[in-house]
Amino acid sequence: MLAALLLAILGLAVSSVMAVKQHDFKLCHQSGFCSRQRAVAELVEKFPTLGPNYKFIESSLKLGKAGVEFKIVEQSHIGGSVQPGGDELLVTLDILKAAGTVRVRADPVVAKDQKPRYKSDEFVLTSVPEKSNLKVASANDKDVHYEWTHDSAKYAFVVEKSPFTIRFYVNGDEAISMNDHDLFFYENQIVKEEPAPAPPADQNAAAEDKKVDERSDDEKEFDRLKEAVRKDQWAEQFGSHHDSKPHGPTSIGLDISFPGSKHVYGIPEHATSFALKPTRGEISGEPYRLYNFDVFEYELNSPMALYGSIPFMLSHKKGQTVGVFWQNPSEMWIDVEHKSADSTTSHWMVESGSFDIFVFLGPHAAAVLDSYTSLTGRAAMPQSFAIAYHQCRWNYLDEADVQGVDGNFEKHDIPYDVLWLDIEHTDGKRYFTWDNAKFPNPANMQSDLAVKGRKMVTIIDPHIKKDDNYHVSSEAKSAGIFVKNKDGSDYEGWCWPGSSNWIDYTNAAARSFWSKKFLYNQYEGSTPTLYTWNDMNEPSVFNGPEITMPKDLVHHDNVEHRDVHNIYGMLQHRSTYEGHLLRSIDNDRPFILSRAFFAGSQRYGAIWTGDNFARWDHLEASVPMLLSIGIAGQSFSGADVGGFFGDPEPELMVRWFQTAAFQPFYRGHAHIDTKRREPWIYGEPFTGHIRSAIRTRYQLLPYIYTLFRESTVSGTPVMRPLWYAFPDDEATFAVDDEFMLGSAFLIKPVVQKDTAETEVLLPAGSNWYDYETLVKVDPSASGKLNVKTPLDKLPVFLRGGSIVPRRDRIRRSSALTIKDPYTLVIALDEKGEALGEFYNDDGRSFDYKKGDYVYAQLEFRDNTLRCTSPVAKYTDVSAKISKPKFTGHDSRVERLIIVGVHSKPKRVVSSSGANLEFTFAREGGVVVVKEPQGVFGKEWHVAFEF
Ligand code: NBV
Repeated sequence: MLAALLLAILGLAVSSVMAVKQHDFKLCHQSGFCSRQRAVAELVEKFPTLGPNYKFIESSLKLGKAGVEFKIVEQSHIGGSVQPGGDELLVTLDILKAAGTVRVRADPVVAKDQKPRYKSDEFVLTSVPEKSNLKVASANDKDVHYEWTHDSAKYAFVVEKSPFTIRFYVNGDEAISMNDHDLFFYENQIVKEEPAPAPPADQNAAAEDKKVDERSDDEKEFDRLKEAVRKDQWAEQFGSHHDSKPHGPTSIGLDISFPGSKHVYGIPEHATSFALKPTRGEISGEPYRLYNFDVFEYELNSPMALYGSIPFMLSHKKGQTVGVFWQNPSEMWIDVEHKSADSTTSHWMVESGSFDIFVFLGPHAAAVLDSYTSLTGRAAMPQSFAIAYHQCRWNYLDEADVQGVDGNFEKHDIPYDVLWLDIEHTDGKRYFTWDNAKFPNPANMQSDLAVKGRKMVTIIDPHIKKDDNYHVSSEAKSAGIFVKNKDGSDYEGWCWPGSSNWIDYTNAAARSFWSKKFLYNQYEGSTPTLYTWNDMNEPSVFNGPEITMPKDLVHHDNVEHRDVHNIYGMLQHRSTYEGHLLRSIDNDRPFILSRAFFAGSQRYGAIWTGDNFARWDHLEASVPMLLSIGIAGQSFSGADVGGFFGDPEPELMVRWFQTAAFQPFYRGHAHIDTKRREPWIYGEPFTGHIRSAIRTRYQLLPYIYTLFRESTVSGTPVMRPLWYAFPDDEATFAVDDEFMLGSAFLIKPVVQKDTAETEVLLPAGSNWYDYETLVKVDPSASGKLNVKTPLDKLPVFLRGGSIVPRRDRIRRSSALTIKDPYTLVIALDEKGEALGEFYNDDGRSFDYKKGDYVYAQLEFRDNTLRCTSPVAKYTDVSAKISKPKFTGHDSRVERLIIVGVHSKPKRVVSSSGANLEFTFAREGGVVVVKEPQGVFGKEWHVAFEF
């Protein structure tokens, strides 16, 4: 009875959560700092000389070896009177060792008693960025000029003193400018002014009349804007939520322009196009917002904030890619505008924290990502199971259900690697526990999966049920590691378990507490094949402002929540990752999926795009969303296959499985209220099509694993936009209905029902083969090709010039294939050449860092395939073990498939001079060679004689 009552109350609470809609989230005009910074933009536009107007303080200039420092001061004080001694800013520009990278900082020269600006370096950067000394510097009364070179690129920056502007150049071409539009506005700590006492009523009216009479229209407009620049400086209200803002206004605004570039990308996470649409100018709308939120039933084509935030923007034009990263985890809004036809300006508005911007001058995307991830960290190398197929549902009900699902994969001959359990598996949403009635033998359940090489994942959220009898709650409470109210008491909010507290992961003691909870003797029923899913870590608080924490809560060291909001989730992800390291007895690599993320989350594992819908437009949106996330350094990401909410029709399900087979993280998932939708539910022909999509994924796992390894050393995304491979082809710059997996595959997802035919853009400069038929295709002069798309056909093309390692024998899980040999697919370019790579290790441990791996470079040239094993590729490894220690794996190549061969070879000869058996199919010019006598890790070749 009591339980039923509780359920009813909880149901009510949940259904009120279910009603979350756009009005639960602020628009720019409802956010104090966003409206103030936008008002500055308006003011500067209308009254160009009356804006903040920063003055360069000549006497402060110091030309250093690796950069420059100087002071500036705002002359107009449009935001109010600055505290005594606190009106100057110290600006530093440091040239870093990371290629083409400059760090630009501006810090208040503060009086002793002022609150220091929050800096997130310890959580976001992997080490103190090293400076470089390779520059030539000069200064005159107009500007300061620095020049340096790296890998044949020539970089420069110029600080113009008046008006204060910073310009960055690559090979003589202006690539980025800061404050070119005078939008720099730094809310330095101001004196709180008490409102003037109101004059007596009759005088008041007379004074008002007088004022109206005397002011010109311009003056009125200026006064209006000045008032807007001072709006909500000391407190603000949103619905029933009050933000006390004890430190007053602390925001920073800056315009960053990309001259000559029409396209900017990145700043995930938004459900919108990959090339970011303008939000100001001709099109006027909301700025892109970065503030981690749990947005229920999120909308598409929207700049609204979602679960993760990466304040990293790229701009690409012919011959040049550059980027900017604002290292700051507080709330941001970013306007994008084409101020002229061929250039883009972005206006960044940041609520608090530091002015700390890294500028990446490329000049290529690979260089930008390499430098960016050398600072924020390289992606974690996933275990091999983590890139295979995952089966999830909210919820698999009990052990029998788990067994049934597992058995059905076997029965229907569909490979899968991981089975997931959502919140219902716990004892009343107490994480690290099990519902003993439904899961009485969790360890046995895991080992039953493990014998088939399969793993399990359980969900562990950051809200801790307030319950003195729950060990996590009582221990965390007495350790004092929950996020606090302003008065020092533990903050309490509402989430899945009811009344809850939140672990303060910014506190090292809390992180260590959390990590220890993963020890096998603490997390009862966990075994080495159990991995973790961190959900709701934006953090989601059902009764909080905008479904999250109040900004004036207090974290460790007296830091306000406002300053650290966007790293909260990443720090949970990190603590969980560290917990998995701690529990590991055999050097196991963690696998953790997180919903919230920030710059640096790539170090801890995978993320996904949260609660999408079982709708065609959500399948379509997954492509630009994942491209944006990948280009921002987070290479391991995916969208729920099938769509979380709603019931996908069978055709949609097939198309989703086909598309996601080529995306980095591949997991089917569904809401608790949806119908069962495991692959066999649909029947033929649908189940068959889903089976073959998953099998295609399994076949390509060696190629995908190699791509992931590359990403861990260079930041190169696994899933890439077309322009990454074709940087000079303008036709590709805005494409986001196609994508590439590595550099070898181009995929055009089918995202509409009953699509009998689709048009594919195949960039010029490469020849292309239909991946299914291996027949060379012949696009029009503009690169367009019409492709028939019956339900079993996803348009996938293999780029001429690539070599792809595959494993063609499909088994029940990826672990069961380690003894299987490989197939190489070699797609020749117009010159009859091709390149590729192969990487493998034990698929599980960190031993690859000691050199225990196999790496091969593959090259087809002069009618010969050569396999070599250079050591230099993996710079994170000091020595390569000549013979891999990992046992049980086979590295033998059992078959070569060479595509695009002009005529039948007379002979095919191995390294040892043996004649090899082969077949030749005239259509497509496909030669298949059996047993080429090659093993990865050894040097060998195969020669084709014509
Ligand atoms: O834990 C339940 C769900 C989960 O299945 C989903 O993947 C998360 O994004 N979770 C959100 C909370 C409830 C969503 C309505």
